[in-house]
Amino acid sequence: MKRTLLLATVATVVAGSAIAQDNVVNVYNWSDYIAEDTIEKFEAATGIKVVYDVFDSNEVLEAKMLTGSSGYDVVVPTSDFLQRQIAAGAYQPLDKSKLPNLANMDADLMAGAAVYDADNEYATIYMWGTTGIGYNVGAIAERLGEDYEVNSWDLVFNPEIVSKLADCGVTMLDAPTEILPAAMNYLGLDPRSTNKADFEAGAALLESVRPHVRYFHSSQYINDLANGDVCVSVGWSGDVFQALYRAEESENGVEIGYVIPDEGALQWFDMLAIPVDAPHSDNAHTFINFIMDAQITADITNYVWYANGNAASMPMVDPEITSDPGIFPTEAASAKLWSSKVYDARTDRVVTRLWTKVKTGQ
Ligand code: SPD
Repeated sequence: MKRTLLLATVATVVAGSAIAQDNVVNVYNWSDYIAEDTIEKFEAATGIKVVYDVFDSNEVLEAKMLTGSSGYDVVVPTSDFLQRQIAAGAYQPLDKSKLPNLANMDADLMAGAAVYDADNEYATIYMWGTTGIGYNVGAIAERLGEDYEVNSWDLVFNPEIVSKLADCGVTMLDAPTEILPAAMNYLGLDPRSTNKADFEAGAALLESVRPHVRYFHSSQYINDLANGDVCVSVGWSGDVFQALYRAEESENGVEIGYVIPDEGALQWFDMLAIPVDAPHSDNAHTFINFIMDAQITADITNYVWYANGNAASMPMVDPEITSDPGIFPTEAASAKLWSSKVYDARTDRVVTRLWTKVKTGQ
């Protein structure tokens, strides 16, 4: 009798600890993309432990999603990459009965995201933004004159102009599906074109300015801009604002600006999705639902300076953010934004080959 009880107790303890060990959610998000207390709040509210890992490139995330068995429960692909990965069977449909906070989402923005994921079946919007130009106000004035207005892709694509900035550091995202279309757009070509000749023209332009580019990297520029170590970065809206904020905080005298150039820029959505083989799908839904809480999303936007797709969060978002045209573009600027094109395998190979050539000169 005693022995049976003891065994039962041991069995309960073992089962309990297995549950406790398994009560986790493995999240793979972009770097510098969450408020400092979001994870802590989620763990306190749900008792679920978050294992949090970061990346700074859609290509890196895509390789993991297409290989499978990543172990991640929640990932954050950009909408065009999401569409391709959905087609490859990489994600599971969301169980919307577990996501009551979907009601908080902005219907128009979700409709925009549905272009890549019909009926928002597999994903919901995390944050959105633009790919524009971050710059050091003082360094540009020193080299191009006090009256030079930063409002054009000339700053990075016109060899005569960018050559004058090489000494203070020009950087570009290591994001071929964003930089090549921006170069094509500058040349007057359709940034959504999948015509090989258009990519080649964009790549030729990039090769002509390549000697003046210090590096291609998608996260290092935040600190480098903030510290004054580089002076121009083709970068993501919120990241540049984070650099601006870090510089202000450190009172180092560096003044940062962000511009959506007059010729237009890419607008993108980053999406919360659950891999098809996520080990903790229930916890993934709990995490996504928590993120869609209005206050939690507002806190994230207030910390990372990215626009979000959560209509209910807007009253809690800092007016300094909602009123900034670099974060919430004006109607005139919005009219010139383009959205990502989803590339097929052939186009992808063209882009990858040209990008390698641009970066390495081979
Ligand atoms: N530091 C967070 C950056 C998020 C950028 N998302 C990438 C969008 C690509 N189109």
